[in-house]
Amino acid sequence: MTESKINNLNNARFLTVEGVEGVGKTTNITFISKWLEEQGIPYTHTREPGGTPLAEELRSLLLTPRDEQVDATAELLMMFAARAQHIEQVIKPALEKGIWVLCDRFTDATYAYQGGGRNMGFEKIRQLEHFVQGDFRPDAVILLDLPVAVGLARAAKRGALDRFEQEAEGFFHRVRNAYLDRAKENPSRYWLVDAEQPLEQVQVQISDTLRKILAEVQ
Ligand code: T5A
Repeated sequence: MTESKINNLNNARFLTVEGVEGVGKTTNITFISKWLEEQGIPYTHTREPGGTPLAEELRSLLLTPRDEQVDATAELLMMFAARAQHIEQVIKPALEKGIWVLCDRFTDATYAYQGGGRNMGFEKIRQLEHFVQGDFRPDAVILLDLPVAVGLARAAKRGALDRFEQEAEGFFHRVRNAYLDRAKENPSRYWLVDAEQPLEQVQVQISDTLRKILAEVQ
């Protein structure tokens, strides 16, 4: 497993936030956005799958529950199709202008959900990652981690479940384990946050992490 590849373009950083359903990504991305604003750091906030009109259409296709069984390979290729468009249209242009990119999920989610959750293994994903991204990787991955049951209970409170949220609990255990394995394999790139804590404490840990990431740039 390779270590991080810093996207050293005008010192702008590519940050991603990852975790199982209901872990608090949306809540904490709002917090991180405010933190970046307070530091006077120019940033853009985006998400995967999605982030461009075409990729958002693919997101809708991927997340909508449907009667037809979605083939795992078709799902995997759609994730990378959306990602290719997103990287070229949004992520790289922002970094090239010195704008930090804060992204709700990226390729680590593919390793976790398709590789772990869908049991596809990691080799095909590594090949597609290389094909679509070359050496391009996030500079820092903030992994919000909590027990699956806690996250699913939080997610269930939001109402209608999307196609992924309808999976059985075992799927999310495999997703979580894949994320934790990747964090162990890439210690310089992953920042693990205990998301089971009260929100205030989660955000203290995130602020500490952001200060360390910023210190690397200055
Ligand atoms: N996917 C994605 C793949 O399979 N492969 C891929 O390659 C990619 C990129 C995308 C789906 O696509 C899949 C994974 C996903 O299933 P999504 O919208 O990114 O969907 O995923 P969700 O997990 O559904 O994201 P959400 O934004 O909807 O949920 P969050 O962000 O995890 O949770 P959030 O912030 O809405 O919080 C949930 C609830 O918990 C509370 C919040 O107030 C909220 O009510 N909460 C807390 N409560 C107590 N203590 C805390 N510390 C709390 N933090 C939050």
